[in-house]
Formats: sequence, structure tokens, C-alpha cells
Amino acid sequence: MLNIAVVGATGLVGKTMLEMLELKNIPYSSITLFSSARSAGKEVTYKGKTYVVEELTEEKTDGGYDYVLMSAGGDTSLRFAPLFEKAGAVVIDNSSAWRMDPTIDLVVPDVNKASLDRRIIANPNCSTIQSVVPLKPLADAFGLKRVAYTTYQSVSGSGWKGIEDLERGEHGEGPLNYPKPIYHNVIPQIDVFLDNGYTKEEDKMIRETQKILNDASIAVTATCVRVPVPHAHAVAINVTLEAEPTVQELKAVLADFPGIILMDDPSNGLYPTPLDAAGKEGVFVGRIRKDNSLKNTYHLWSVSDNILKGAALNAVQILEELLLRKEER
Ligand code: 2RA
Repeated sequence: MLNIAVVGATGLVGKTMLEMLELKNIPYSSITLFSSARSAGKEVTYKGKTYVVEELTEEKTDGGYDYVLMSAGGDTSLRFAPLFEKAGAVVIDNSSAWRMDPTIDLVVPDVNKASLDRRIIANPNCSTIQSVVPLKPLADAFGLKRVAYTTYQSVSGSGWKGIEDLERGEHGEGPLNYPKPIYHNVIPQIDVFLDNGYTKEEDKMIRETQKILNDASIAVTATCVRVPVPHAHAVAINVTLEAEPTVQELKAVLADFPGIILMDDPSNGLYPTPLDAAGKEGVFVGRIRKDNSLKNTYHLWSVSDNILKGAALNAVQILEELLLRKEER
């Protein structure tokens, strides 16, 4: 039986990690919940039992944990994940702090597996996860040359703060967290701008896609946009392949891939929207068609719950896969 810790247990992703651990019936002998000093002392229920959330300190990393799920921001991860690792735990970290570290695996279990060379495993960015799930079977079957993303990202991607700004707008109040009002608006800025004119979110999508698909030669570009939707991100993916399959062949390959729900019959009004995907586990794919402006090029539309497959569920699926591997040894 396992000693599990969740760091960031009162955040939107941390809270959902607990729900996923419970839903997936992950075996445990103890569960310890950590947060920042600000949220310490709050009570959280897990499997019907109430736990008091503790402030995480360096001494507490040596608590005999087997697995630590972290969703507490980059600075906390940089400081505490190596201490948990040193004390023998495997850390599954939802922040962006470790994702591009060449010694750290960046994992979407349907797509790639952790090498466990390091005992810190990074959970990718939400919009990247729901994009690489459909790209992986296309890469394997037809080869990938270029990907252009345009995202439509829900406010829950910013945690409670994003939901707060949307609700403030509904009540006629200005934003506290976003650079512009999100209510009745869309904002073509997620995270900060870099010197090259891209945002950090766009840069994450580009670099994480190449890392997860293990191919730096794939040309990737992105425009990331925040939309006034509470839950589930949508990504319009324009993809150029090495081969030129028919749309039917492409659909068949996508339909066969674990975790993909094909929802593509536009003549009957069937294509995924955030309302279809919110609260569900899979990656919904539709609007699949040939891009007639360019050879070997196709459009896809991917919709998924950013807090589930985009964060908490993917983290717990990484844990499930590690546990399965342990059983098989
Ligand atoms: C967002 N990708 O939607 C981020 C969350 N990690 O803001």
C-alpha cells in the first residue's frame, strides 16, 4: 500500500487530483495534503474522511511518501520536488517548471512513457495534452511535418482566478486577474509575452509538442486565446503530414486510438464543443477535413476538459501506469 501526498490540495487542479485518485480507486495506506501557508488549516474530504491541509515545509518532504502529486506552481515545484525525489518519492508535477528539463520526462500516458531516469515526471500543459493525443496516431501512421495550433482556452485554465474574472464580468465588474475583461470578450494573450512576440503559453505548446512526440524536426506554431467559457479547451489543429491519406483513412486511425472520441458528422450537427467535453475524460475530435490550400494538409478540432485530461486526470493516469508497471515486474 502506498503513502501518497498531494501538494496544492486546495487548488482547482489539486482538488480534482483528489477526485481522480478516488474515482480511479488508487490504493493507499496514507494520504497527506499540503498547501501554501495561506490555505493551511483548511479541511478537505477524501473518501469520506476529513483531512486538515498542512503547510509544506522542507522537513516534511522526508515523510516516507511513495508518490507525490504536485500542482502548486513553478516556484514550489522547483524548491520541493527535488527534496521529495531525494527522499525516495516519485513526483508527478503539474507545473511548467520541469517540463523542458532534458533529464525529466514529459508524459501523456497514451502517447509516451516515463523512463524513470529521474523520479520527477512532468505533466504537460493542458492544451498540449489534448493536441498530442490526436497527433500521435497521425505521426505514427502518416508522419508529421508541420502543425499550426489556434486555441480557444477556458477560464478554468487559470484556476479559481479565471473563474472569478468570468463571474465578475457577469456582474458588471472589471477583471482582477486577466489583462482585459474576459466576459463578452476573447483575449489573444495567455501568460506573458516573450521577446519573439509569442506568449509563454504558445511557446509551451510548440516545445512540449516536439518533446512529447520526440521529434524536434516537426515545425510547430501556435496562437493561444482565452475565451469566456468555464470548462474545456478547444484547439483548431492544422496539420501537414508526410503522406496523403484519405479523410476516411485519417478518421479510422484517430477512432482506433485510446482516449479519442470521434465526434465527426457535421451534416447531422455532430462535432464537439466545450459543453460536450466538460466533466468527461476523453479527447473529443471532429471537423476533420482536407485543407485544400496545401498538399498533405488537414484540419482537426480537438476539445477536452482542461482540468481532467489536461491536468488532474493525466497526472493520475501517469500514476496508474507506474503502478501497473510495478505490478508487472
Ligand atoms: C491555461 N494552459 O489554460 C494554462 C493552464 N495550465 O491557462
